[in-house]
Amino acid sequence: MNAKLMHRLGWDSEWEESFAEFRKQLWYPARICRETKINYSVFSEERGRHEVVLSGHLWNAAVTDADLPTVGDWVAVDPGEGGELPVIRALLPRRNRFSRKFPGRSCAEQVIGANVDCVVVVTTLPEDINKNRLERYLTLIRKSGAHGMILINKADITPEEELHYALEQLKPLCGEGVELYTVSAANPASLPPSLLHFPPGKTALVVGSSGVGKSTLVNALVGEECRKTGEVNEVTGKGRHISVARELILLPGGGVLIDNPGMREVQMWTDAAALRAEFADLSALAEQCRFADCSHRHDAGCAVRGAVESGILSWERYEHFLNLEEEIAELEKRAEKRRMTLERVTRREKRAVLRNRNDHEDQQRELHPHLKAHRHDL
Ligand SMILES: Nc1nc2c(ncn2[C@@H]2O[C@H](COP(=O)(O)OP(=O)(O)OP(=O)(O)O)[C@@H](O)[C@H]2O)c(=O)[nH]1
Ligand SMILES: [Mg+2]
Ligand SMILES: [Zn+2]
Repeated sequence: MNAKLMHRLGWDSEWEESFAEFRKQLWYPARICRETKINYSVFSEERGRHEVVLSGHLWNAAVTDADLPTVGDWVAVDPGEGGELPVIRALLPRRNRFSRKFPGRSCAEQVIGANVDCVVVVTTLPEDINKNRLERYLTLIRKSGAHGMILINKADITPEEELHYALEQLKPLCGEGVELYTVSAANPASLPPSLLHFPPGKTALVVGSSGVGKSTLVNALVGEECRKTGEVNEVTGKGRHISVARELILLPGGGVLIDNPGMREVQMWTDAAALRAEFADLSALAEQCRFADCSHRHDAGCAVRGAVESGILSWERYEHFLNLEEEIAELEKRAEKRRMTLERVTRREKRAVLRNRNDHEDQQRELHPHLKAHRHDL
């Protein structure tokens, strides 16, 4: 492995500058290419692709899941000693990230990819595509600051008229900044040149529902079967998820792609403070309710209800406001759950250390019977 690999991965003088203090510690830079529940795989200059673990300190310091390293992140790795796995000691500040709301009821942020130059949304006609969903993708892309590209895939099995109609409908949504194409992922000749010649040092993140052809696209660009692809279940229409883990893949011409397992939901994420800020005007309005403990439902003299009835406030926003406290509680519960998991892990580790120490002392006593018994409580 060599410096060329680092260049392909996007390492540049700016990253090197932000790494200066870590160089002094003899740590090396690496880019995360895969994460499982416990381990990470990374690419680095000297070691190529290899496994690393996260330091307890980083795990502890993360306030939310979004603060933990994820695929696409650059990290500082401590080579460690002997046979032990190298340890991630620091996360370099992200240039940007593409996130969505965690699936389910929580509002928390899930980072799908870090340091991403281009987000490629793969979709199919007629069932997968829907204006609302595409708008949400476009909002998330804008929020990330990455370049956007929409691919309507499986053109080979989609009637021409449908493709035309979809293009007409979607072009205005995409505007100037976002590229829009109809393609057949399995046939590289149909792919846009900007993807076929994706430049070294740049990162593209491939997202979309399960079964739309993300991995097929990745394989076509890589030129070999590096990602497993699969059939959508015709009976349930749901399709099994073929790709199970997010993965960063090197393209032969340079550049990297991040393939994702299919996503069912694409929603905006937020945090408690942002949620409160978003509804600050309604909170102010609520202060004008007749009763201090107004539930804003059927109470007499409710200013919030009044705003709904006079058409100033939409029903949608009103209902959201009613559920706001519940949503915030949900967010805080998630943070609490993280903290508890953390404590459990720490306690387990401490117990393991004590057990080892007791075992060790038992052994010592067998060897040297005159030593006093002295057990550490587990
Ligand atoms: N006819 C046709 N079939 C395609 C095309 N692209 C993908 N497929 C098929 O669609 C199925 C699903 O493709 P995948 O690439 O596994 O889909 P995915 O988006 O990676 O799915 P997940 O990993 O579950 O998220 C496979 O059977 C592919 O062969 C295409 O352009 N035309
Ligand atoms: Mg896949
Ligand atoms: Zn009220």
